[in-house]
Amino acid sequence: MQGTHPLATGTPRHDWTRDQAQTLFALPFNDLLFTAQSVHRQNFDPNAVQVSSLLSIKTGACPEDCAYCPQSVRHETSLEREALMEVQAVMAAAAKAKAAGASRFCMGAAWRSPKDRDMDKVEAMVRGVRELGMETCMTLGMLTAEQAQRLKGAGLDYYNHNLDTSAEYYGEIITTRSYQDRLDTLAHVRDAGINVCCGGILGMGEDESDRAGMLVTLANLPKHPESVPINLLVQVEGTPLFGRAPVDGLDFVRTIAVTRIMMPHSVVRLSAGRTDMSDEMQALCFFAGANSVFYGEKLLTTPNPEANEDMALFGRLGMRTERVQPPLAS
Ligand code: SAM
Ligand code: DTB
Ligand code: SF4
Repeated sequence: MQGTHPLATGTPRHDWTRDQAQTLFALPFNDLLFTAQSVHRQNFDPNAVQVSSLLSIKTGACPEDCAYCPQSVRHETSLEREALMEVQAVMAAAAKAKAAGASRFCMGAAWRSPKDRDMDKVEAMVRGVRELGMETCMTLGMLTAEQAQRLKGAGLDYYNHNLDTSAEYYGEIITTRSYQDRLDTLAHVRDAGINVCCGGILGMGEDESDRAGMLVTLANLPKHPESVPINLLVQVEGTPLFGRAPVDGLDFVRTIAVTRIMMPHSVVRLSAGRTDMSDEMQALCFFAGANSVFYGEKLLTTPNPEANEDMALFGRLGMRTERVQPPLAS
């Protein structure tokens, strides 16, 4: 493509090196954004955005020690814990999200991994939300191969399981499970035939090489995740990462652009942290290749922009909300 960087072929590759990713990060901003936008419009409608709503189906008291997370039992946050919700209440929340314009409903649980006794209930949630005509996504922690098969059997469309950062930096953020544990669950999800949603968080004190390393791991998976959420850390008082230096907005946009170039067929989600972003920064993220957001006033436990504010922003940008399918198996 004329004027674009030669590393940007616009088709999926699985042999990225960290040097190559860092070369992209180091491009002049306009060259990087032009390249990312060119790759984006080669593969997607540049004016379409996919919107997913989130619900926390089991909140707080999580045994894991993720330093960013308000739901860890090890951090003193003001969060009220809540037991696993009833199926009817989950369906009511999904119906409300659908009426507000969401096409996918993502259900998250503060678990290290689901207990087998919880599986019947979460499977019923998947069936119920699907009956409403919505796509389903769940994020429940680590899964065994068998649990992934059971979720597939219930009709689950996507499973979210983030790598969060590079393999090297991971141990600074989480000690109660390993990077390999995460990769194993991703393989079980992939083998079960469920679409993979996997990305990370910026603003945890990682450097550019960690951001590049995480994207290389994602892009070199046997198949690119269909959905790649890029979160900006939501700083919650009481978590160890509260008070970290904020991410430079332009560095965040760069990361979206590099993600778009390295995983050209994936839907890239501008995820948590949008309440701290200006409309102009979000517009730059869409230009850099983001084509999905979390929609509705709450993420799992923290605030998200109001639905009407998002609709107003999409209107100003001439963007339509619709189901955005990955263009090809990649
Ligand atoms: N407990 C499950 C797990 O961790 O796999 C699922 C729920 S967990 C809350 C889902 C994801 O939310 C995490 O992997 C992390 O990427 C993201 N997350 C949690 N707290 C966050 C925060 N404060 N800011 C940004 N992203 C966050
Ligand atoms: C993802 O990458 N981000 C979402 C979703 N997947 C599950 C979660 C963001 C959580 C932000 C903090 C909170 O609201 O608790
Ligand atoms: Fe638990 Fe998930 Fe939060 Fe980690 S990110 S503490 S596993 S809810």
